[in-house]
Amino acid sequence: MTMRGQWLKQLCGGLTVIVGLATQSLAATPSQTTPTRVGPVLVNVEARAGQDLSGAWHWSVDPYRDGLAGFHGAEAGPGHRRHDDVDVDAVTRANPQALYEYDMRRSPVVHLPASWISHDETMRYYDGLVWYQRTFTATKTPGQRAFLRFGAADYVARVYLNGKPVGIHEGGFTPFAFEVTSLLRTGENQVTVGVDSVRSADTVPPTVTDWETYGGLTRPVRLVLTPATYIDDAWVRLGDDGRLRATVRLQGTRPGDTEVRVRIPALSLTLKGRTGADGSWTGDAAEPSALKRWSPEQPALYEVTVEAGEDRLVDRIGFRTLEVKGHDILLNGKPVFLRGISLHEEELGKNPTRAMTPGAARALLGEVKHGLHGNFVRLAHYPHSEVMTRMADELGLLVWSEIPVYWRVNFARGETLETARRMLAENILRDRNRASIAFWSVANETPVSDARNAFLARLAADARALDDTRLVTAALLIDRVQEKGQSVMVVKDPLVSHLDVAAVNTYNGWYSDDALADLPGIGWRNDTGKPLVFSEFGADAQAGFHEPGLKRKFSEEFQAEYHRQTLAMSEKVPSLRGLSPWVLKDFRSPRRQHPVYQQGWNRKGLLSETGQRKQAFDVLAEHYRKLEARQAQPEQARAP
Ligand code: GCB
Repeated sequence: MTMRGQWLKQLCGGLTVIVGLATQSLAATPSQTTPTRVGPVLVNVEARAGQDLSGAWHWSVDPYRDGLAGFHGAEAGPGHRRHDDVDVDAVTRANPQALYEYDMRRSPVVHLPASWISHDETMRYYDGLVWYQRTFTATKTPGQRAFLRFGAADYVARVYLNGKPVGIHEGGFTPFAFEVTSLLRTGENQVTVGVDSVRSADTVPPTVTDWETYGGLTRPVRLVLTPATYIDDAWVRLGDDGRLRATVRLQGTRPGDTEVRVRIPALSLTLKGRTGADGSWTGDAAEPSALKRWSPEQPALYEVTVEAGEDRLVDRIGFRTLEVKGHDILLNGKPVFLRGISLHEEELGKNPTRAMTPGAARALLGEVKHGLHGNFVRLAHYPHSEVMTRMADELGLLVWSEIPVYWRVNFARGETLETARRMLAENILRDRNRASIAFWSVANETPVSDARNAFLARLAADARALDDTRLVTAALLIDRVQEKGQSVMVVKDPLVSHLDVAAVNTYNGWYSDDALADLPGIGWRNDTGKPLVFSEFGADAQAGFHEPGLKRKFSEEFQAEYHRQTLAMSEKVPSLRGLSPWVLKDFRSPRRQHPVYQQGWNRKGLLSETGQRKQAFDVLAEHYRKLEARQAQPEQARAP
């Protein structure tokens, strides 16, 4: 039996197991018609009572998974179980015969959240299991519920409270929570998490990607306290029909027949009603005439209060509409051209650890908004921290949000589909209140096959069922054909029929040997009838490497010229409605090992890893400045 199989056998009685495997309780319910259900959502988690468990945690590396299984595969014994509620030092003093081969309480300490790649030098390329443990003080109050909520743990997390297993979660970039009401004690509590970064051909993403793994507890851990009946989910939005609508879902002791109130004081608006037997309620009202719609130019956010029974949440939410008409993307009824750029979740600096603070998010997104004159970011290739999407709301940037269905996922495997569906649901449920989010992307550069088409069509349908106020897309591969002696790029992917926007990654001149001067002469054909977006194009350059005469690949001059010519090509594509070049900042990628130019970094950033602007940054900024000026003109006066 595999180790994972043992774990399930050991823990399934009443335990929450959120993995793409056969055994689940609160988690994925395979279904042909409704999206996957996820465990407690605890929407707007920062606004809830409880405790932030960020800070000092003990850590211990466990490459052979000794804390899970013995050397013949049996359940780990007491001298090995890192999660036991035991003071190893005290036990071995009291009983000198006792043998322990770990001691979490005397293991070194790190500050979390952060990926382990920055814990110490030996962890730089570590891929495997690491244990984390800390204590915290709590007070148990009758009638109150307690949850442990994780912003993200990459890739599988096994969670224990006071020595008892509480749940397993698979997926490195989405939030999850486990109820721990019965295990929490008044006084000191011990939480232990085993995080395993190892991926396989069946995981999402699989083993080979073009980015760093960043294993570990990369987002905050919180103890969340709620009343016995609590607001699990609350979604407040402006529908395409122009009505302001709220959906609230209660969970707990008495979710049905409870009064719900949603108030927006600045608009003097209150929506009110009672939940049905299932704990849900939806109410709506005409759009208030005083409402200022959210847009990149005017990112208006309103304080919204949701109250039900003893629970109350306050959020800041923007309202806008988004639709597609022919080749146009309409924001609040007006055509918008996406002046964007892609980025990874990696803070500026020589040794990023994926700890995305508001300051780190503002530094990155500020470069897009103010440096590049952008109005759009593609948060590739997995859901980024909620800190990023909230910052995009504040700054006024439209967002493309994606799940890591990347390159060669095992499309034929049902459990892999369930994993991807759950990730999509966790991502959408976390962020449906962010006005900035314009697109749910279900995949990146996946090769066409029947199994893949069915897999992604299912995800696209889920995204629509969970959220009808956004557009569904995917970054696709593009075909190249020869017609009358000319190269023509053609959008042929059959998945487009399931998407609102056809988005393609195109690298002519970098991954092809086209001369840069020939790029504007390449033809484009988009017969899909839908708007086209260049979701990626880019070229590597090492900041500070100049060869003006030669313009060799990896020089700043080559990269700048590549962008100039690709932008010239883009101006000749009539159905193009957006650009998201690859990529804002150099990012870590273990695949990229040219000793002079790359050293483990993908260098397609317009900024170096420390934020130094390369020549191509100014090329794109100037292009976007012109597009912005063009967009600001009355429609008739716009040059093509
Ligand atoms: C792509 C991928 C992206 C890579 C990029 C590259 O098409 O979507 O993840 O990093 O190309 O640099 O090759």
